[in-house]
Amino acid sequence: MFNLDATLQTIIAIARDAGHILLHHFDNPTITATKSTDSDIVTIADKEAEELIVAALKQQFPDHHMVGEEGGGTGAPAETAEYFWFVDPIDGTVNYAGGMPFFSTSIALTDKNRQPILGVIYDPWRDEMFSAIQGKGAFLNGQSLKVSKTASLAKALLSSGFPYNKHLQPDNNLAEWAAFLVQVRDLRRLGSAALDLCYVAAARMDGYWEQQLNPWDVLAGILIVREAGGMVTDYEGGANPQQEHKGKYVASNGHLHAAMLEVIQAVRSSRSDFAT
Ligand code: 2AM
Ligand code: CA
Repeated sequence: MFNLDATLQTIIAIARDAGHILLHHFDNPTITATKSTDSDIVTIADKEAEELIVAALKQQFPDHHMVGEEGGGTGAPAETAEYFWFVDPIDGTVNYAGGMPFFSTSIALTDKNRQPILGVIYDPWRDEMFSAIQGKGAFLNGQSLKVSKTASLAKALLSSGFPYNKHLQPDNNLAEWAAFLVQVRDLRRLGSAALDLCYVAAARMDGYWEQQLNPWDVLAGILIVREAGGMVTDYEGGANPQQEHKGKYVASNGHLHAAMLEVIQAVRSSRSDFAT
């Protein structure tokens, strides 16, 4: 195994460089394409930042496979590589393209079974660098992170998000949102899954759920939440939601996890028009 502490410093430097690109284009964020729907957009900064990150990773880790949100797979072949990097150059692209200063760059190292080993999420606007190495805790700008102690939904601040194809299917998280809204202190829709997870780790929020997320949205954040003492599962409580291409995720401080699963499962079992 290579030196993870040294690797973390390398990835932090790469994430900072990507952050400079995002801030450079922030005042003039040209949308270059839409993907699955009109909500699913790509900007020049997405492309430039991913190219910078993937080029740096390929140079440092030629034996690893890299998966980027905008570019597919590259580096060593996925069939033979022992280690994988999942790169999201801008998580929160809709915020970014609208001039909302809430987005992040997410970079995760996993083994070949998609178990996260190292994760970095950088919010360049606030200069907040979230990081974790498996078994070594989670940090924000070098300070140790610990999840909140909130133990009841009535006192909880939760966040969530809605899939890009929300206009096209009833299983779009509106029913879950409505069920939570009347049971919690409040809900937030912040727009960056990676930062939602970091905010659970940092005790700024108590929990988060969302469906139809790709591995690059969440792999770094899963590790950061778990290393801060929190829990991340699928909607049934299973520990490996990242195995799905469009996974369903519940993250919490641990104390709220069973209650969150119960709300979600009650909604979903009442809806025969939802996919499983
Ligand atoms: P993005 O900004 O990188 O596209 C918003 O709810 C969060 O969910 C963002 O992190 C966004 O990632 C992600 N997201 C929303 N809909 C998605 C979808 N259908 N597939 C993948 N990610 C999605
Ligand atoms: Ca993303």
